[in-house]
Amino acid sequence: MSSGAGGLPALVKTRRALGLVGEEARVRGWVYRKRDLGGKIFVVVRDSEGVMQVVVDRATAPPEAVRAAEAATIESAVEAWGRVEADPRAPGGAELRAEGFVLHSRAEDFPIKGGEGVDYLLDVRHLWIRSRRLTAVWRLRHVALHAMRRYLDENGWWEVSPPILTQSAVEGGATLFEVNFFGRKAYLSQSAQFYLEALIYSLERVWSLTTSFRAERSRTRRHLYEYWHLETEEAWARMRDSMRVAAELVAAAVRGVLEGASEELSLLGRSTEPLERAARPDYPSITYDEAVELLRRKGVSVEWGDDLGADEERVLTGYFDTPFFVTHFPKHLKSFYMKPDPGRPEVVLGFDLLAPEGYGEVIGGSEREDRYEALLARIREEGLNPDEYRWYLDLRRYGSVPHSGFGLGVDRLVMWIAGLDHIRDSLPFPRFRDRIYP
Ligand code: NSS
Repeated sequence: MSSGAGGLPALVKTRRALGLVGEEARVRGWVYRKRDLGGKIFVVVRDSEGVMQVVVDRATAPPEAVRAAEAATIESAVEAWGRVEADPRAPGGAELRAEGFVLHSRAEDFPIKGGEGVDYLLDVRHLWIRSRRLTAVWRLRHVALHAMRRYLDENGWWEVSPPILTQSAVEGGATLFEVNFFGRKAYLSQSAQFYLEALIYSLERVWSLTTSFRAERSRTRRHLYEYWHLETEEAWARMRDSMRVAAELVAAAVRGVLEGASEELSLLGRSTEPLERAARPDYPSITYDEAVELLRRKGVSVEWGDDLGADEERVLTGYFDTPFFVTHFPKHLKSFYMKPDPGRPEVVLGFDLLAPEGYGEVIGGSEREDRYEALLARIREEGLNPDEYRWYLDLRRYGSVPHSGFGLGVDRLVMWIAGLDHIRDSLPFPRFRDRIYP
């Protein structure tokens, strides 16, 4: 091991240090666990990549190192160096026998001891996000986002930056957050879709990653008030073209995680079999009509025209062991901008992608209404004010083309890939109705 500054062994991450058996190493991080067994003090140090046990032997370590280890409390910031030795009892199979130990900052009594309830842990979320489990989710999320960005980049998509402060609803007024914009009414964006539609006339294939806001009325395991939305929009594309992109994007994220976050998956106790099945983008597709039929076969009482909520989606996922599409929804269930099926105008060319294992919808998309008169009629039919959608209508007046796109809920995708019970743990600081702290 090469020496670092001041003659100390080079500083490495714990994950790397575990592989340096027989060599000298230096690690730093925060105290994850500590046991004082009299002769030896065992300090498990946590850093951004994992944990490593440091052993401070009272018989051999310098007195100042022993004093520092004695004073170190849970979550204190520490640094240690010495020889790495194999030990099957240590996490990761190796430990660092300390020749030096420094206490950088002693932590006060840490307010999380284990066994606390959900509400309390949300109050101390700024500290709880250090947990190994949540840290594994943040790393997995990074890997998934990186894989999707790479997929889009390699396939000719332009990343664009739409606004969050907006003037009109994309997904209906019921879930809009209102903002006072210098005395005028504005809203937090529910979707960048209309801005992306405007951008396809120059860039053709565009995507964005933004926060979207929904004032959802009901609390569920899969709804956030602020979520991360990855959206694509493509000129000259029909519904099926957009569905192919959606499947390839999800498969790319899954492959990325299988390759780049396998340790995180195992730390999370996530079975990889469902993910391996989802690594190829050949996902099946059923129509809304078929979905209704499949639901009835399982004894769910549902009429044609009923919305498919979380419960119905969960039943449908029982029929598939990969992500799957549902297409051709009744027009009245979906947004005004979706194009009706020319052969069957009571349904629209819209699609959802559902994750298996009970998770349900992670993507919603469609082919867009590209005819001016038809779009105007739909806006009026929905009781919306055409003035507010003037610029959106304009897009149909200057070189309109068939186009399609979708929105992917990043937090929902991460929730499924990581196998989480609740969407709040897919991101560090979830926003809830009764809590905007921390
Ligand atoms: O409402 S969507 O189904 N569709 C749109 O917003 C389109 N305008 C997107 C587009 O075509 N560009 O939302 C898309 C996805 C949906 O499938 C979910 O995965 C996610 O956004 N979504 C949410 N995630 C977390 N929390 C909430 N409240 C939420 N709402 C939607």
